[in-house]
Amino acid sequence: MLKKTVLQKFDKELFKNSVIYNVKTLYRKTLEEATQQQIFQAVAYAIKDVIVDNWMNTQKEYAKQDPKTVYYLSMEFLMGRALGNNLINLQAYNDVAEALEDLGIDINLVEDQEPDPALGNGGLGRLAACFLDSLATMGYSAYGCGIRYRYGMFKQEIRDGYQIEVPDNWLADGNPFELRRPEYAKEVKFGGYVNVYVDENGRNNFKQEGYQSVKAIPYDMPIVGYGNGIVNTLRIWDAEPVECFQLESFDKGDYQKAVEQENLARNIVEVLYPNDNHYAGKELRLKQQYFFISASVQEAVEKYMRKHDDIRKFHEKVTFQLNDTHPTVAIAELMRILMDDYYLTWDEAWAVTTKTCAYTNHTIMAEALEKWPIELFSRLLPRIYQIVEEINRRFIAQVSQQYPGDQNKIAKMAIIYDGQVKMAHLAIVSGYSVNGVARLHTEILEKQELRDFYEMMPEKFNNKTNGITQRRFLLHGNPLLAQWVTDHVGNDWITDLSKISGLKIYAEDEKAQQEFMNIKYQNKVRLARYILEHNGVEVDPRSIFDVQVKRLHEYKRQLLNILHIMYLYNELKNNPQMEFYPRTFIFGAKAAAGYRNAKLTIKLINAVADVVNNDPSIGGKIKVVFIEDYKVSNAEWIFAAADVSEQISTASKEASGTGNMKFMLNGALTLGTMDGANVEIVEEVGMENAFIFGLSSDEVIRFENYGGYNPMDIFNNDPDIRRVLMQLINGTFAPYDTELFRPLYNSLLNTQSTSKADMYFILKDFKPYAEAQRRVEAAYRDEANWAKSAILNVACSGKFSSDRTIQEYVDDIWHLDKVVLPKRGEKPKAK
Ligand code: B1N
Repeated sequence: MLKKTVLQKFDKELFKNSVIYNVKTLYRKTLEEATQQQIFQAVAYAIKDVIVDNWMNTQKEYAKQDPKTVYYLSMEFLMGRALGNNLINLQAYNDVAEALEDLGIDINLVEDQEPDPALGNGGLGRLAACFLDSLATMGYSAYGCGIRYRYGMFKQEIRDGYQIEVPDNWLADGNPFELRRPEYAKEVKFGGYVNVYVDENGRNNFKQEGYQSVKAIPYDMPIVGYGNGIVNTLRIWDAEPVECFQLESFDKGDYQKAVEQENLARNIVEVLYPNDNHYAGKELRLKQQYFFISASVQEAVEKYMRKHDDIRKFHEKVTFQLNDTHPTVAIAELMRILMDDYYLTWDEAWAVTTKTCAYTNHTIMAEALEKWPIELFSRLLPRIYQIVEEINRRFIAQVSQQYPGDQNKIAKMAIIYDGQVKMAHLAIVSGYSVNGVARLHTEILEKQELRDFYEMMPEKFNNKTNGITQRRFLLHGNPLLAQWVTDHVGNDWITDLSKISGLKIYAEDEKAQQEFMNIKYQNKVRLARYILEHNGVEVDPRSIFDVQVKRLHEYKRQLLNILHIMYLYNELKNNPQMEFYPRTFIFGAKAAAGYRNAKLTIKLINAVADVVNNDPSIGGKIKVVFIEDYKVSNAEWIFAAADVSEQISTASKEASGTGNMKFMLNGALTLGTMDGANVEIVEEVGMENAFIFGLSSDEVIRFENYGGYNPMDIFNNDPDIRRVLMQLINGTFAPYDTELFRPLYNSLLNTQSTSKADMYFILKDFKPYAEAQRRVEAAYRDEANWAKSAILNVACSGKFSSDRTIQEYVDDIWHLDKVVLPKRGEKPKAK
């Protein structure tokens, strides 16, 4: 077996032997006989062997140094493939690539065998993954806690222009990097009722009885820090039935209950809800939440108590970060354990809990707010509900004291109101920190959405602008640019992205500009090959690559983008001689399975692509490509190849965005609204190196508060827009069914529907967007100036590293201790 650690020199022969050995013992095959998948597994196990040594060493060192630990509690971790990333962080990527080449194996093909673990929807889940990478790299003790969904985000196939959802059986071939840890299994209880017994000490004992339970089994995935030997843990929980399915049950009449328990375990981790920025209110979702939270909190407390004796000091060694409201039951679960298992008084338990839990808000979209009906919440979690009721009772008393006679305050702020449990209110009231994810977003929380809470407890509120890991999104995803950056500024940027600002002095250097544009071109060629293979569409790498990749949502306004393409197409057809720089419009997006307008927008994009790509009269000047199954692995290639980054959400709606940062890091110029982190991107790189358009968030909010605007005025007065809108319903793009796109037309203009017309101000922003697009084209014609702007985007992206974000969380919220591993091979000093 391979015995070596990251800090020792890579032993090529040892590695090669290890791969050959693994293929033999796993599959009884030689390398020549093995399939690509089997080779991937063999390589992964060889690497895991190295990682496990570092993992054990790290955990041993943590046990010794006893640093404070953050538990990042999240329903989603969008990790993407592990092999390439682990090799990068072990600083072994090139060595392994070479060793594999010796064996006649292409590392790219091996990496391509790994399924993307897609245990997340979009930005929220990917942010969690970037945070874990930064935490390990910066030497902080951290656990990610989540769910081991049997089926992650669905695979998207496009058939006849429509999205088809195909189940993602990501575990079919096994996951070589994970470890099952049955010794840490936990029991999680649902339903039944609560009885109170007075014990011999005169204490009230609350006991949940008549419940059903599930066994939670943790699987650990290693999170490898970059070049520092540290390996943290992502702990995801699987569900198994508790062992009680005995013959006895038949006699006791418990047969039904036993079957139900078995079904509960089977269902609970079956599938990730594929909704982004939307709450569906399903009972099973609440079960998922409590399932992984109860198991995680139990384990955190037990682990703490293995080394410490005073549970009242729990918060000195542990902090829980709640990734949105989805894990908010952690608050009541911690209270329950402290009171019912450790006999703390309410006040003692509250003192610990309110110093342990912190909450991140990720959206102001009203439809994403989690509110559970009391009936459902109390039936499923009877003891937890009692505790939430008591938190609410005490909070209302506090509000009444601070705002005497103000019933309205209570109506707006109560945790339980109108038959519902409001999870955001619970998180704000019970946590010690509330943060938004970009400066503008935090301001909107303070001034609008959470104004009452901000007024009452301003000290809790703070901003933590999101970030991304440069290790995956530049070093791994764009090796050519990564090498070029290193050649110019050294390699410190890998762990300190602020160093990338050293590139600024090359922005006007002609040679640097040419090198940069050449690298971009090669990345465009790589993507063009992928598109030809996967979409059968030929695109010209010399055209402008204009890219919008993100979840499909009305507020993100993919519809604005495609309507503008329809308009450009009309212009070109009217005037074939007009000046027009060839453009490739690239989309990638999954739509929630039940989101009609989102799915119809995908169909529209594909319908427009069909017409435009096959119309010889425009001479191939516009190409439209919808990349099937947008996911972390193909995202890395897409960012690397982009010229223009479309960040065109309705101002105020995109809390931060993180794709915007990945484009910037790869030298694409932002075409966007003043929304989310775009504001800070422009602040870093300068207005002159981006294309900003459209309503401001203040203007949008003002319209919303005063009843919207009338899109009919625009429709009536603007013939270009009118023509595009009429093409939605006159069969231009759906000759076989002229009514097909009527719902999209209606969403913009109508009249009949229950919601407001053009809620997302697409028509209002249309002409400013078209104008900004003209600026893009003019800018691209000046190649030297474009290169300068692109280089400046890379050079000014330093702020957007998740390393910076994590350091801010550590300094302002978590107060973790930094861990440095002693050098390997050094004898521990005698005490
Ligand atoms: O979180 C990202 C931000 O960069 C994005 O702007 C934001 O849209 C995204 C319910 C969500 N907010 N809310 C969600 C996801 C799943 C779900 O079930 C809400 N995702 C975001 C990271 O801060």
